[in-house]
Amino acid sequence: MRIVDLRSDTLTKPTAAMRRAMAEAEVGDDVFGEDPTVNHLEEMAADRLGKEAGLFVASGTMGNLVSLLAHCGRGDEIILGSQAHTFRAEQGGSAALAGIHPWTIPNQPDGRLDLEDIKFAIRGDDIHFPRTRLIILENTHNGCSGYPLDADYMAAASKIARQHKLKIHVDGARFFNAAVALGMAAKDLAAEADSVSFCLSKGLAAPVGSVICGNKDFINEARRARKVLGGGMRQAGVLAAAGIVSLNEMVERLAEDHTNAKQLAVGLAQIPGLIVDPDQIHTNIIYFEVKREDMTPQKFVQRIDAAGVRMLPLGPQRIRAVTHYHITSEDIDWALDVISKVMK
Ligand code: TLP
Repeated sequence: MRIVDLRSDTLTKPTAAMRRAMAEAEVGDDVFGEDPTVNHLEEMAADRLGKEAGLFVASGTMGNLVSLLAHCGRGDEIILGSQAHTFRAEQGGSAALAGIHPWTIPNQPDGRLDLEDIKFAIRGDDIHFPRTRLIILENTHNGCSGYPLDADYMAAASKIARQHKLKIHVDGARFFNAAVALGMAAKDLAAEADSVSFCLSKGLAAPVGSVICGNKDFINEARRARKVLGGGMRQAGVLAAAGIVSLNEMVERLAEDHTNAKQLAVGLAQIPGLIVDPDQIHTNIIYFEVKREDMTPQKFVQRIDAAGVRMLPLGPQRIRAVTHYHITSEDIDWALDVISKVMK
């Protein structure tokens, strides 16, 4: 049976080139800093993001937590969006494991945090208050239609951060999607951030891993934090090898995923009962609503699943679809055909 699986870009499987590179990877003990393939990936990633150093970590969640541990101490406060993945979907690890207090402010529909809201959330020096240390931005924004934050916004947020001696961490799980969508070099988009964590295992199709990048002092702290979380891996070069292929071969093609996402949104918008604005789709994530008395998102997803199309129901009305390496334009046409039959 034909399956078009749009639940997430995390479903991507390693390419043949990745499997070859993994089989042939030169390895060593990375906790001793002696895995040449991990070292190479970290240098490449840092270079792509215009930062001094990089650190290979097991996942996006670990990349964010390690970055928070490196930037903040117990009792410090972070400012982040109420729709931030770090707030919504990482088990509250910043509070549970790192003792870091979150102050959330509402995300705008395009993923930004309003600059006035940020200013308002920054604490003054008062014995009653935690100390604000860090602003977290998400780029692209998973919960906000995959919107990319542009360089002008990054500069404006960074100006506020500098004025108050705060740092900026970017949860860039899909950072290269943002750079490709904005048509700019990743290093230019990362210029105003103190740290950026990006995932190799989403649209870039590697089987495992994320890399965090920042200055040398930050990465030294992050390396300690990774170790205490049990993330000091040994011959991790077999994994990093796939990440090197991701950076060399899988970045530019993300544009295809964006085109396919737009095609899907345009098609969905034409199906009665489904609500989506294709103009809001800039990268590979689409949220749409089902507005029909007899159809909940759960029911919709079950029906299309039975016919071979997979998506994620999120909340009382919303459904998420994500395009990726294994989805072609023809798959999108086929999925749209399945969906319009289900909605008839
Ligand atoms: N997002 C996943 C899952 O949460 C469902 C997805 O399918 O979108 N930051 C952002 C913005 C993310 O979208 C994700 C994963 C993470 C961090 C965490 O990455 P992992 O899953 O590697 O820990």
